Amino acid sequence: MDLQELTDAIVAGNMNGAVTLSKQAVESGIEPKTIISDYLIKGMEIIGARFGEGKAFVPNLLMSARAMKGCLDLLKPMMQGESGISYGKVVIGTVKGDLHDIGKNLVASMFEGSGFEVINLGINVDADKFVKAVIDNDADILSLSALLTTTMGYMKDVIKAVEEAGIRNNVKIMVGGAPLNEAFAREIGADVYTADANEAVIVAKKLLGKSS
Ligand code: B12
Repeated sequence: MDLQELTDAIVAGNMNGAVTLSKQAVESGIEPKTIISDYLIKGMEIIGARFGEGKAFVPNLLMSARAMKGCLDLLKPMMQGESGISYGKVVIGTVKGDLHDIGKNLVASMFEGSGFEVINLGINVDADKFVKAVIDNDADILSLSALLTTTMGYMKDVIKAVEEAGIRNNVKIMVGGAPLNEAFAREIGADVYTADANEAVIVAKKLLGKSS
């Protein structure tokens, strides 16, 4: 089958079409992980790029994200315990005051599709909730997302709370979101900043010493 059609369905925000094509891809023997990383995420990258060029708009992004979620709901249960290997546990959320979750969910999906266990705390997450989730799940990585210049500063509060809880040495902290950069990440004491979801996974594996 031509999986380019699946990428196209994500770009078009066609949830029913994308889910049907994902089912067909699984039936034809393609690994769910490959479907996610090679076709679904590619679709989100295309719509994200079009958005950046002013050729797509917020409703397009939301429809594509919904189509992606529909496919992930189908594929994720098939991946559980797939190989019995987990690269590590990732707690992820969008920080307090911030409701943007499209990029954060892409990062979460990419982690899941690449073999990490993900605890996704959603949006508007306060420092205590992040700290509790890291402790309760014995997480390896804490990932913080912010899309607003008014909320990115809260990441520092989260890192401070992690330090105060005495667990800073147990967890690597990754930050991301459009208004951030490397210098900001360093300034607030995060371990790493990456600009996109693909790089996040590559760097996470390196951070945990799980890749060459
Ligand atoms: C969609 C959108 C919304 C949607 C959000 C829907 C949703 N479910 O997320 C809605 C309409 C709700 C919204 C609301 C608002 N928004 Co808005 N929104 C956007 C918009 C258009 C796109 C964001 C997006 O989804 N991008 C696509 C994704 C794929 O990209 P991304 O999020 O950057 O994620 C990638 C990377 O950053 C990275 N990444 C992201 N998180 C993480 C985390 C980690 C750990 C890592 C490693 C990487 C990483 O990986 C992702 C994938 O590669 C941006 C404009 C823009 N150019 O960004 C404005 C924007 C972010 N919004 C803005 C504003 C002002 C608002 C509002 C305040 C508007 C208002 N007056 O009500 C509210 C705030 C609500 C709130 N409290 O959060 C401003 C922010 C300005 C600023 N300087 O802070 C922007 C920049 C628009 C603008 N040009 O003015 N918004």
